[in-house]
Amino acid sequence: MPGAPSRPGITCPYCFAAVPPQRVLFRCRGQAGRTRGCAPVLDERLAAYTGSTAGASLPPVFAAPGRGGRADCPDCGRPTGNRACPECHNPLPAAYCDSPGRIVALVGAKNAGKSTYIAVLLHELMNRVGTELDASLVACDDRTIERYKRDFARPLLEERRLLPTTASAATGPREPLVYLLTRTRRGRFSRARNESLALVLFDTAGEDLRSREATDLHLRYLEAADAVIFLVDPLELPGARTGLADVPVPRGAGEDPGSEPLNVIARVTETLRQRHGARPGEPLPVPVAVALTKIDVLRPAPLRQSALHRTRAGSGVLDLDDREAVDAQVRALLHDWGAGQLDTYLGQQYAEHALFGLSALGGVPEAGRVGAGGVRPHRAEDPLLWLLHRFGMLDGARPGGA
Ligand SMILES: Nc1nc2c(ncn2[C@@H]2O[C@H](COP(=O)(O)OP(=O)(O)OP(=O)(O)O)[C@@H](O)[C@H]2O)c(=O)[nH]1
Ligand SMILES: [Mg+2]
Ligand SMILES: [Zn+2]
Ligand SMILES: [Zn+2]
Repeated sequence: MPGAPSRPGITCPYCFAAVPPQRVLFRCRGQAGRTRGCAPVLDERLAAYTGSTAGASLPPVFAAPGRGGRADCPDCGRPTGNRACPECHNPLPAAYCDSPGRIVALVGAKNAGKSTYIAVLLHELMNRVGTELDASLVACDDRTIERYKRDFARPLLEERRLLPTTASAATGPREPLVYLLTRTRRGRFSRARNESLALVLFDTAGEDLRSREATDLHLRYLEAADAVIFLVDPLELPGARTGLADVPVPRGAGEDPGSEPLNVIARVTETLRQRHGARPGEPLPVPVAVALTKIDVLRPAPLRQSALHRTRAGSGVLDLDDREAVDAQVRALLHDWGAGQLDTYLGQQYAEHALFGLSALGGVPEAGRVGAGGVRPHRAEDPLLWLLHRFGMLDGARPGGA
């Protein structure tokens, strides 16, 4: 499989422990209707992970060799196919245990647009893009469902309020949103088969990436990543700001060199180099997508006819011509803005990086609220489509021929 570094066993998408397949636990299915089964008990490991006993009373977990992904509960005898991580006791979906899980990490400096992007990307995958790709996006646990609604979808998409600054992980426990994206592919000569990707989105606070002493879970998240999406606010690039007369300078822009896009990317890169044991000068095998966010603020006139401002055709394949055109345009923009260093650095550090431009909101917000037209994402899914292509889950095509 191209791109994804091989790793023995499964990486838990919650605690990022490397788990040998034979150590994955089973969880009893418990009582259902008239069927007898084990009663729920407080799962202390799970409660320790979530930082709360709410939702942690569940039928017990047990170790068993299992056959075909199932085992009989030693206490009540009921067969179960529910799997759990031996370290944190979070659920490991069967599809995730069966196919090598690929973890996509999302990072960016403070105010880069991470939270807004997460809200919009997930919504797109659950709706328009999911339909286009014949893909389902399913939350792996109830807490993910609950938090997505409460912290992302309701405020931003329903009430159209901008999301608050994400609090530092130092102020409270934080856990990732864990989804399984499953695509059905129908080969011309083979039977339909499903392929899955674990989309693990950790809404990091920008300030946590500022210092080198990130929290433990945070570091393990980066280390476990099979692919990285870097979000870069173009307004943080001084060259892009000049010439944008009517755009307000973002809060805190330029005050803190530690949060400059190149510095954030360099810190994350160092972490990845350590985990891969990369020798100096050796490029990292992790594919990275670097996306300029908020491209709606760029002066539209000169860009109007450009690749970036076109709408993607949306035909269930990766349009390679379009991909190359956008990549070239973003590269040219970076160089125009005197931020070519960013591109050069990525080229030196990674075997493969791709450049994107997107807008989660589709327009400039006003007074803490989404603009009048509502949330109208533009090319928000592009980085993910490219990664799916890199992982062999999405075909590439050149609709123009050649
Ligand atoms: N014009 C425009 N502004 C955006 C867009 N997305 C985000 N913003 C602006 O950027 C601000 C920060 O976005 P967030 O998503 O909160 O950024 P973040 O990276 O999560 O920030 P921290 O949590 O502080 O690290 C928002 O309040 C918006 O004002 C976009 O697509 N277009
Ligand atoms: Mg945030
Ligand atoms: Zn039982
Ligand atoms: Zn775990």
